[in-house]
Amino acid sequence: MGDILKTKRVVLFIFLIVLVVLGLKQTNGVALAAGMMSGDHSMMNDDDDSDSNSHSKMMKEHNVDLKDADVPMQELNLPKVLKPDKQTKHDVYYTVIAQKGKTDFHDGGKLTKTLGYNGSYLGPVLNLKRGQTVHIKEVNHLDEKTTFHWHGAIISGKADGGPHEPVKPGKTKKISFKVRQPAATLWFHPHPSGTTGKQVYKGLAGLIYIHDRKSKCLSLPDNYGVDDFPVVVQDRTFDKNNQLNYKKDYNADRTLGKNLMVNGTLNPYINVTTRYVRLRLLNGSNTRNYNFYLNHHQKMIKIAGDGSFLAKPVKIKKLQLSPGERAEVIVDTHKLNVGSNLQLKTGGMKALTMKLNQQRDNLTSLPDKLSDRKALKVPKKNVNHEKLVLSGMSNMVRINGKKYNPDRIDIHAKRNQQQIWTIENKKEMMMNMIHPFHLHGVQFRIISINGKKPSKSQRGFLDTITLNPGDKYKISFRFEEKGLYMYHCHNLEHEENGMMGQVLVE
Ligand SMILES: [Cu+2]
Repeated sequence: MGDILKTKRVVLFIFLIVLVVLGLKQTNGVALAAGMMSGDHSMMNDDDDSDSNSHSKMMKEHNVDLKDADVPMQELNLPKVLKPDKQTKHDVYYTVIAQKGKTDFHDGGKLTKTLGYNGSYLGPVLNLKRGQTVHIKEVNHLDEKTTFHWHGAIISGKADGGPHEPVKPGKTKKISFKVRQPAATLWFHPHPSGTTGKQVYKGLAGLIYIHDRKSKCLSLPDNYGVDDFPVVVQDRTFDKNNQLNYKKDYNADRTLGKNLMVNGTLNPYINVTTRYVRLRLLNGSNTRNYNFYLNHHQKMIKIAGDGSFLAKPVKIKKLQLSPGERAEVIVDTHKLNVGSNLQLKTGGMKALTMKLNQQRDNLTSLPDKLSDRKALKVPKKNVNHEKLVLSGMSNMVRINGKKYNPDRIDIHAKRNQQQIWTIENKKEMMMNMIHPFHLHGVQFRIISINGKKPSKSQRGFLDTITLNPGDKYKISFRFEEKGLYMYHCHNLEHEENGMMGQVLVE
């Protein structure tokens, strides 16, 4: 009897040790630091994040693995702006081709086998106008199935490009949708069942700029590649042969790369020739969360989130971006010396160097107001409430205790019905991770974060939110189109491991 008890105790002890070790390993990527945002009180709207708003707490970077790239500074690659095949007054036609290619990341080193849209790595920028009907011919020149997902677009389930809309190798699919959303920076990427993580890692991702009548009139930098730059940030590891080895770099929780790249450029720089510079940031990484800031104690001026401008520009010191999220910031360089370098950094590593060549005034000032959007009023009648609980890690990830099942509809919703969803990242003893939650086909607004109003920099339209362990978000939106839509963790390996559900809108 005594022996059995002893054995039981030893087993329990070993079990506890294993749990503690696992927990310690885990905190590498997910621990929270209680750094706070602070701001001076100038004319500009300063971010009013308060202590208790967990979004304002900075996430500890997974910077243990990041290394400076072993190449001299290279001029930032600017994705081509895709030319329409045809354009009429109300319609525009594009062809987007997923293809294989070889890319020179190391300035004359061995070429890397990559994937890209209409090119060898990443994709072009699609310029869309609000009110226009867009027709896209999606062409798959890969040896495997893919899908074309229009992340952030208000679009029908059929055109959205989720895992139910595969395009087989050598095949073409045509989609159309009317642009019915405000000016924003969206993106597109593949979403096939089982290979999303790999295809994105190999290079499939592109940007979409939506323009509207108001965005045209706002006095903001909008000269592509001159004072308005796309900044797609990704982390990648190159093996000895300069290849991207997804299988080797794969981790069920953290597929991380050792080097930062912007637009596929290692150690990138841009020449700044104007006072104001606009950066359109996308976290296009599989897992890595970024906390961007500028050196020289410079602040950034946030003007837009995922799906719209903010009401007013907001000065920020730090910008947290998780996979799938976008933000537009303005950098005001007028107090910095010509000839100096301003760096966009994350976790002590530089992501982008801005060489300040001259400071020609491109604008007299920034607009005080960016949008007329009214404060969010949440109706109480005819509301459909849903609750989603995100939990677990690696193969244990779940939403409401379930793994993704393509044959199961998790939520039924009606078109144009007011939706209020509560999304919670459940705190568990040893399985706490950040989960970037993304909902397809809509743009939503945050009602509350842990019972508190969102900060000014979080009050626009969004399609992806970052949930730290224990966070509870309430969001408000309507589905404007019909179809089957996905919601999932945008840590792409969590998504592949089943942290995804489906909502059918009828
Ligand atoms: Cu996740």
